[in-house]
Amino acid sequence: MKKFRSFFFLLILYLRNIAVAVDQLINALLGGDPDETISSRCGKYKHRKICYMICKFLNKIEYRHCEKSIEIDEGKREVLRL
Ligand SMILES: [Ca+2]
Repeated sequence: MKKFRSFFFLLILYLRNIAVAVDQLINALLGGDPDETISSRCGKYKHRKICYMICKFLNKIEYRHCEKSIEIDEGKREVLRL
C-alpha cells in the first residue's frame, strides 16, 4: 500500500509540474514572465477585463485562486502588460 501511495503521490506531483510548466509557457507566449503562471499574472491585474474573466472562472474551481497564486517576486521579465 505504501509503494502504491508513493507512486500515486509522485504521479500527481509529476502531472502538477507539467501543468505548471505548460501554464508558464502559455504565459511567456502571451508576453509574460516565463517564471510566472497565468493565475499569478492575472491575480495582479485582475482589474483588467481579460484577467477579471479568467480569475472569475478559476475562482469557481478554487476559492480566491488568483489571489492565492500571486508570486510577488515574479513578473520582472514581463514583455507585455495584459
Ligand atoms: Ca515562479
